[in-house]
Amino acid sequence: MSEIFEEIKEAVIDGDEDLAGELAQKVLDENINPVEAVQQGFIKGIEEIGNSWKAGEAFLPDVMMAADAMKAGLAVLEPSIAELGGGDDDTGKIVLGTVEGDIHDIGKNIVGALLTAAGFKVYDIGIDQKAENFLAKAEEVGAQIIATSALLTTTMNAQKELIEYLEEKNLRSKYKVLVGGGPTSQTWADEIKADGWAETADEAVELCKKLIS
Ligand code: B12
Repeated sequence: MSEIFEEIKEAVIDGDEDLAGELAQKVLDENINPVEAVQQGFIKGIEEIGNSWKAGEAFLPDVMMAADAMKAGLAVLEPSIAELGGGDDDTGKIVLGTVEGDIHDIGKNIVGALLTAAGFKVYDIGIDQKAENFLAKAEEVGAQIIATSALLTTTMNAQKELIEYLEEKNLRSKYKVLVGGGPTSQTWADEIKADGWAETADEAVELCKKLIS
């Protein structure tokens, strides 16, 4: 099984959208756990190209192609991951999005898929979202949790601004606010008085279960 994960990783690194989609389909056809394929194949690939980019060995277009390959594969797997959950609204409602100024959505999408698989009802508002959009959606659907993703040191401050915005509206205690994404940490979450932080999508699921119970 590790062979197919290795192939997936290489397809992402090579930015091969078609192959990534085909391998994702193979995962489903061979009844391989799609979550494991994401964690041990797709994420490993995007991390490796990210490291090469940082080291100056790969360039932005390479990363963009890898991200497209990753998305093509995830699109195939996501419906099956969501089906693992079969959840109802009782498990909890979560508004999820990437903060203003930030267009990274791969990690957010994985968090959303695993939360859905765990039975949560996830309302994904997308990328580059202002504080007021998070709140408007949470009010509209009656969410308990607002989960925000930030991948840039320049955009993580928007997570703090969301909390300040909720305070301003006297709605801070109504919602549990979660923060996540590369530059964030437990220290950051404590500093901005968020209700929780998680490093990975798995941990995000555990955290949401804990916060809602
Ligand atoms: C792919 C990628 C891109 C793609 C994004 C495609 C897409 N649709 O998302 C593209 C090529 C478009 C891109 C653009 C840019 N990028 Co970029 N990108 C990356 C890269 C390589 C991987 C990110 C990723 O998808 N990782 C895989 C996922 C699975 O991991 P993750 O996002 O961290 O998510 C996990 C956890 O963090 C957590 N999590 C995520 N969200 C949440 C939310 C909650 C609530 C919780 C609890 C948990 C959680 O769970 C996830 C799953 O385990 C990273 C490098 C890296 N190592 O992170 C750089 C990186 C984030 N990018 C970077 C930069 C600088 C940029 C650009 C500014 C480049 C430019 N000059 O244009 C632009 C930004 C544009 C913008 N305004 O947002 C820098 C950021 C530096 C910094 N610290 O600020 C990084 C770190 C690269 C680097 N080392 O320099 N990027």
